Amino acid sequence: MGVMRLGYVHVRVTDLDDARKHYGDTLGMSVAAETSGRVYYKAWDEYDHHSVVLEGGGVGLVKLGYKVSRSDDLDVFEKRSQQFGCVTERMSQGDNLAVGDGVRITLPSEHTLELYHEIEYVGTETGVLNPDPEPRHPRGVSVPHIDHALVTTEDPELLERFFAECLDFRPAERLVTDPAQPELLGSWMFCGNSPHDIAFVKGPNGKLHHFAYHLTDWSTLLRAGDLFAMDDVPVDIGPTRHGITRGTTIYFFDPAGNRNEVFAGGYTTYEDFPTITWTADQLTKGIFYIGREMKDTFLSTLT
Ligand code: M3P
Ligand code: FE
Repeated sequence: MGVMRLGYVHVRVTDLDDARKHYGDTLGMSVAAETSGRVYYKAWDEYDHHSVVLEGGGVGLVKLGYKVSRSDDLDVFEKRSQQFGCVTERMSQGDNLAVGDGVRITLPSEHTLELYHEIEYVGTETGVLNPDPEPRHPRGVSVPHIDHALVTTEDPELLERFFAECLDFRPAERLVTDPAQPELLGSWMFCGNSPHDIAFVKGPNGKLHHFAYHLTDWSTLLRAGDLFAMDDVPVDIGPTRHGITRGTTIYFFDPAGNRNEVFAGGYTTYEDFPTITWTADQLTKGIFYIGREMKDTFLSTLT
């Protein structure tokens, strides 16, 4: 049983046509469906119906969807979340296009998180029988799949406890003020085998810092950077490497101002993976290992 992965990110964008150029042409996602005011995107190596939902009007995070491995998990996670003190509601098939029944939870950080098991399976262009390693006609960066989201919360300790106690996530890395009197400033938590499926740092409730796409390696990351330059995508930071998670990274913005990341590398986690601790005095190395410098706007620009 358990939460398997981040399945979808639903964000608002000020202009859907501008957003199409970014998510479609530059990042290379495909349109899975369109309804009035919403575009559903899928990346090439994702089998499920969609992973990014864009909603016209405004900016920022609407909700995150995490896929669980069995339908029964929904009851367990619903009960645990209620006992933790969260408001939950049931969502039914069709509330989200192509997604089945599920549980909607208002997190202690005021973000909306949806758990679901069923979603329409559409497969990939490369398929599962003698597949080619990549699509024959990739577009733009050709991101294979989404990877993680990072949000802000007034109370990282509480949110970490929620993810650990209610959803069985574990912290791969924690950022604390100082180990003698540790106040938690951030946590990178996993439910699968990557360093993080969700992460959060101290900040206002309900905000999105970024959501990330996986890339294979440093050279595909560099190529993504080239494409951002070609397409005049505003780059926030990178290419560089995180100390935390060891991933290589570029942060950039969609036309509405939502921050995205391309993330390559990072280690593999497993059940008894020990939690790594970073102290606030090493924060800049933890976040940007090579440059060891923090741009003020990196932590303050949120949507
Ligand atoms: C990552 C990551 C912040 C740290 C971000 C780290 C916002 O995005 O993927 O490890 O402080
Ligand atoms: Fe990230």
